[in-house]
Amino acid sequence: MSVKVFVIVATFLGKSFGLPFDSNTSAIVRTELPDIHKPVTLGSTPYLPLLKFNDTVYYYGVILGGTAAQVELFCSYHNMQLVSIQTFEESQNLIAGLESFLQVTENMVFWTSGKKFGNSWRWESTGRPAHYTNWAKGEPNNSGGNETCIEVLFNSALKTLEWNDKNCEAVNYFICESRD
Ligand SMILES: [Ca+2]
Ligand SMILES: [Ca+2]
Repeated sequence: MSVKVFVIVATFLGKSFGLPFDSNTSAIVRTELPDIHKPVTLGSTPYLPLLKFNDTVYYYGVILGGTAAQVELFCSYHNMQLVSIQTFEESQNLIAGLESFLQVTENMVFWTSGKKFGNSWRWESTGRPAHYTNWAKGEPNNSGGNETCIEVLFNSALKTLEWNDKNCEAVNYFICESRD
């Protein structure tokens, strides 16, 4: 059998049996991606445990922490934003969620979207000034001269959520909220 006839027969057999022969080389060519590289579709939307107060939805990030920039990325990836605590009522709602939903019994620290712009404090996620504040005693103190992000300390015994200016590179838990 000549080489040419062999290629034709091999190609014919390949097509007949559904094998992916390349007619130029007679080599088997992989045309399908292995399963591990195929896009996956879940049966439902990926789930985050959320709490709703009034018209705002919150996610308490207490599994993993990060710098202020890292946790902002987490929130925005899930189409949310770092929390802005705009009123006393919102602060009380967040405390209620920590107590009833998470049943937190130790003190925990969370990042908010609060940032220092010049000499004023604003919610970075909205750009609006922080009118309501609840600074801890002696704060903001700009310790070390580089504290430009607002973290909040949940005190489980006192049931308070007090603010502190902090170096944005510190690693904290965080709270995301739905966009306004
Ligand atoms: Ca808010
Ligand atoms: Ca401070």
